[in-house]
Amino acid sequence: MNRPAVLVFAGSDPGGGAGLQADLQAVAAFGVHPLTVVTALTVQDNDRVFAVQPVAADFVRRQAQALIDKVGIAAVKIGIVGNRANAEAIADCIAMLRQRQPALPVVLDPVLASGHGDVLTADDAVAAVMPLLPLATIVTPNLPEAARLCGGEQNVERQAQALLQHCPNVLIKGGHGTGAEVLNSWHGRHAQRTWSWPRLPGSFHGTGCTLASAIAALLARGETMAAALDTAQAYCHQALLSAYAIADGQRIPNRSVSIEDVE
Ligand code: PXL
Repeated sequence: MNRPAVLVFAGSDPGGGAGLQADLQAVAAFGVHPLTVVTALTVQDNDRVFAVQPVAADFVRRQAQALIDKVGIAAVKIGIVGNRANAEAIADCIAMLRQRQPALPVVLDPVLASGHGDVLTADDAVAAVMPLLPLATIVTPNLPEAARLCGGEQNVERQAQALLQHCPNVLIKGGHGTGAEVLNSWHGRHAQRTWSWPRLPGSFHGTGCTLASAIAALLARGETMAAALDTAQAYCHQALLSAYAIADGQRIPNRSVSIEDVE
């Protein structure tokens, strides 16, 4: 029996806090193998992004194709895409995979900027994400991303209804809110649920990547969406509770926390 694999499309964060480096730690924590297609290189520390260099679309396509040809893929996770051309290459890869696996889960983290608002896409970030929305099984925007994807709409319920026109599940994450609790709301075509987590002091680098990758790993293991969302959030919360510093500023979620405590 082969180990299930998640095909991750993500940008490299040399600081090891977010992006590809976060994704591979979170996917591996669940005993799932991360296949990591690099969409962009970045220059950054644990706080700020200084530059983004998208990988050529043809090379994104070739990285994925070699794996698609050989390895069974149980789920796809998409982080930053780099530019619109890369989004289109990724969309083609998913269309190809869905020909053999129509129900292949695809988790889209529609990253439009870094935690500090720094640019992470070479061209228009919303335009780059749009071709992928209709292919996603679930999209996981934070509050500012949900607003931007919905033309400035500020109401969470209306944001969810707008995004549900494109894909069957939406998880709107409240980490950028201000209350004592972080409210994450799942809007599915057939289900709806809200989770409330105590807001932790300080700020973190790579929280969204950690959560979306955990969801992808759990879906790859065959969990239902409800169970995957439940366990992935519990894991992410544990990772934040034991986050560590590598320098001043944003701390790094500890993605090596035991999943036995959250499952
Ligand atoms: O956390 C979103 C994110 C995703 N991917 C890369 C990043 C970041 C945030 O900084 O650098 C490569």
